[in-house]
Amino acid sequence: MTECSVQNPYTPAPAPADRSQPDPEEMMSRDQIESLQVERLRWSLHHAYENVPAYTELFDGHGVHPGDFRELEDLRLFPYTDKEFLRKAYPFKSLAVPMSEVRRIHASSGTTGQPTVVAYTQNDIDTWAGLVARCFRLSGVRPGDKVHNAYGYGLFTGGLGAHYGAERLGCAVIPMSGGQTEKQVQMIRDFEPQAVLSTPTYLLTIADGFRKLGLDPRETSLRTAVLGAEPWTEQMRREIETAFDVDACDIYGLSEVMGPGVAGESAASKDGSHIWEDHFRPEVIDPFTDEVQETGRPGELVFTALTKEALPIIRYRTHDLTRLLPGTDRPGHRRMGRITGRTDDMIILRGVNLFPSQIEELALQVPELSPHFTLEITRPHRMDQMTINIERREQVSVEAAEAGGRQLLHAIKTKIGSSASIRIAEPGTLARSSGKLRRVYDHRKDV
Ligand code: DLL
Repeated sequence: MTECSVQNPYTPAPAPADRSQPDPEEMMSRDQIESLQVERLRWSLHHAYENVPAYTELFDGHGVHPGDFRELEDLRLFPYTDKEFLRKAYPFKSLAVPMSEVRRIHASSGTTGQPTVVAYTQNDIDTWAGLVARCFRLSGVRPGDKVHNAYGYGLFTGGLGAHYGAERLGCAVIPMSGGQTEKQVQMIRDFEPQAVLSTPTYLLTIADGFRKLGLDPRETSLRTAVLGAEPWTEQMRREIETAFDVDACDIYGLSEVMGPGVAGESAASKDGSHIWEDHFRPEVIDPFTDEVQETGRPGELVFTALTKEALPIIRYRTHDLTRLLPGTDRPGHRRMGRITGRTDDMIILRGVNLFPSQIEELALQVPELSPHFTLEITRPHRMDQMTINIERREQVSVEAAEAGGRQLLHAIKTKIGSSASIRIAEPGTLARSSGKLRRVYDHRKDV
């Protein structure tokens, strides 16, 4: 490892003999977690400052030094970072270790411009696998289960991140990746996995794949679905649980902070993902004033990684909007509410702010309408206009779907305060994604 004036207090433990039991850190009390955080933050701040010139410059410019950190409150003295900070360091200038210590490189997709590079040492990979295993175990996956992994393999962290986590838990992984829906159906039928890992919208596409072949997705061997990488709602959870007759749990993460497994949800309580606070210190801030919010108040999620070696992450602004809640099944670790949207996903329609997840929530309350929809925003005659393209459900008539559409528009008007128009599409005609689904097409910038 690179020299650092403070000794790293952490090294990942090997997989325990009994993988069905929680890690000791998972069961720590809040006080234990917080004292661990102080100790680990001290190292992490020094590590970033001493080994990454961009952090040295950033902290110096802010007039703050890692030595100023004594207690958790002091984290507020340190500056925020964001995607732009990492982009400027493209490709490898944000690494705190020599390339000879790096064992894996991923890159986050990034819809515009340069991708963001993320890298891992062997310890980072081991930690990551351990945390993903924790999430899966909490969500009801068991050692010995067969796990069908439909997250994309490649530069995206989803496929390999989930893969190593499932192996670490002691599962047999089927590395299916995203796409080839018919093949997904065949593999689930033939290999009889107990768990499936996928984005929520792609799992719905797989459900449609079953129905197309005249098969009932409720009759598979699947028992558990661990879903993430894109926002989804409680209504979507019910839709998926009913479609496959499974327990569906959330898994959250982002490449810059690690990948999948920063937080995971308990199948017993299904009340939001627990953030693994022995490795990540979360904060929620007001995205406009940058003020740190009290636990329970909504805002933008910010993470500081406590143990990462290759790519230190200090007060990284995720753009994800949520709130922190006290831990339940793992009381020492706080939970996050559902991600309601991203600051950069927010649609401002004639002055009203709205997120695609709000439309999803309302649409899924109308039985005639399917969860497959896109939002198209235009500006004819300088007036913002939103059109919802949404598929009717298979067994529903066009007239009934149109009546359902009117009901949805009314709900949007009364609950969100926006007027929109609707176009009912035929089942199976809107674009599907084998990974993260794009819901919003904003053409206002085209004119
Ligand atoms: O999506 C990592 C991941 C893979 C998480 C598989 C879960 C499962 P990125 O491609 O860097 O990494 O995208 C990160 O995706 O900032 C959120 O906006 C969104 N996201 C991830 N998980 C969830 C979730 C992976 N459970 C970005 N709910 C994040 C809502 C999520 N949004």
